[in-house]
Amino acid sequence: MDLDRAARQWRQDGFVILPGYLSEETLRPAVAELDLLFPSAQGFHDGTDPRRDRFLGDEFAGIDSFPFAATQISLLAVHDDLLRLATTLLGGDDLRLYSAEAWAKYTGAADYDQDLHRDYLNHTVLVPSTAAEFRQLEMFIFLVDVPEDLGPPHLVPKTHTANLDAKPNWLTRRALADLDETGFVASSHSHLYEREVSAAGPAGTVVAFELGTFHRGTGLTRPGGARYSMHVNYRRAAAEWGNRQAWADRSHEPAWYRFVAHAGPRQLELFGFPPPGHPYWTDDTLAGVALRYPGLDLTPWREGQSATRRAATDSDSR
Ligand SMILES: O=C(O)CCC(=O)C(=O)O
Repeated sequence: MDLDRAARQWRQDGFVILPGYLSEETLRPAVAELDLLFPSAQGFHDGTDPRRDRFLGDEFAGIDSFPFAATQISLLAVHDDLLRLATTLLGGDDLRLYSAEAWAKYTGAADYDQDLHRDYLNHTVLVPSTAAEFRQLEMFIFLVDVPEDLGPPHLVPKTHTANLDAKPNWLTRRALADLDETGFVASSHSHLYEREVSAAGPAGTVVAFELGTFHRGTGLTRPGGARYSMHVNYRRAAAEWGNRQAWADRSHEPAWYRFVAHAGPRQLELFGFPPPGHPYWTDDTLAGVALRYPGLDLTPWREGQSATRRAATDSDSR
């Protein structure tokens, strides 16, 4: 699917499913490092991987967050193909990555079957906006094939949910044992489960959806099965209220230093690094950043500073 068509679909439905959007070649380095994060399906199910207990009983226990122990998985979260898609869907290239997670699920480890919901309660301090500049983009990326029995996400097209209020946010299928007095959970709109679209697809599939789109995780039923995916979130720079993680808080982790050594200006700008030519870059800050990140090639930022200086000298001498 071409990206303009994808953008039309995402505006219409609140999501677009791009089967196999990331090529096998693009995925390969990240998939090759999955074992640095998670047990294989076999290692989990035959009990030979000592890390397996972590995944039991809690559907979210299989989530690792950026920066990942596997540098290639960190690099996949900011791959050019994802940035191209995010730029098209969000209508601008002043992007920020506001969260990135890798997630392993194993059949039988936990109950992954969720109620329909939106994610905004831990992605913004406000509510989702559909204004082009303020949209928040969520992307599920399948690192392996995810057929129906390996728990693909299901999503409901916006045409069926456009009139729903900010509350309730979780729409349960079954009557609630206790009334939720906060109003965030309700057993209403159960007909929406019949409107779901499954995102089942091959490795490399990207499911791009807006923060206001109702969706849910589904259960894994395949015996001995495992699902590996990533969940990355982008927004435009101006939508500062959309956040999940403060990157500076993680920027003294070895995994962050390893990532930075492989990244360039475009990737680092996603985390708030000022671009080359920005007034932040002075002799002092360049020298300090060189000391902090000996693995980072600062040439683009040094060249940016020189270009800014030349432009200033030219305009003074006119
Ligand atoms: O992992 C999935 O397929 C969906 C999970 C989800 O929607 C969530 O946890 O909010």
